[in-house]
Amino acid sequence: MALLEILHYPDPRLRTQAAPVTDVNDDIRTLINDMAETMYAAPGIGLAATQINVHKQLIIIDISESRDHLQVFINPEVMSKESEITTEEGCLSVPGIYESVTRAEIITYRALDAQGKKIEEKVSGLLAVCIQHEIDHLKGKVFVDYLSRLKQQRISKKLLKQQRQAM
Ligand code: K1U
Ligand code: ZN
Repeated sequence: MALLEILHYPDPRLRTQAAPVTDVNDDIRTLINDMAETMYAAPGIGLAATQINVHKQLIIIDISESRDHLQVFINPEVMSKESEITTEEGCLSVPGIYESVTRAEIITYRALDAQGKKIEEKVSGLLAVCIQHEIDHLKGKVFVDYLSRLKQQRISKKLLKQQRQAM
């Protein structure tokens, strides 16, 4: 297992479009284990491969209180959306920033699991929000993109200052 570096906004590599995973093999399962260690250590409830500069369509999520229910989504796609919900979102690539975002409350998604088996499921609430947030990462989108231009500029300035101070 390995702890991986998480890219921070406004890093341009967060804008990369992820490519589909063509073979769910042991290399992908090693990447899943490393991403899980990184997500739990952060701590976070989700992580997209884009955030660790790997541009493959792979996301992991664990919204359980016990932090022992890892869910893996390979080549995830949202098939349908119902209703809307506004929740406070955070992002491991935008540390310390929490803002309200409106998304679909209920989604039906398709994906492959860590064994390459097809999953199709209807989910709601936090899991649905988290899946949409992570799929956005695979498309090069960050939750900050839903905010006003002024807020985006403020967040970008604040994080760039933090990054300069950490050097
Ligand atoms: O994609 C990411 O950066 C992970 C992100 C997922 C997410 C959170 C909230 C709404 C949508 C998507 C996070 O995990 S931010 C950290 C966080 O929310 C959290 C951390 C520890 C305990 C509980 C929540
Ligand atoms: Zn995020």
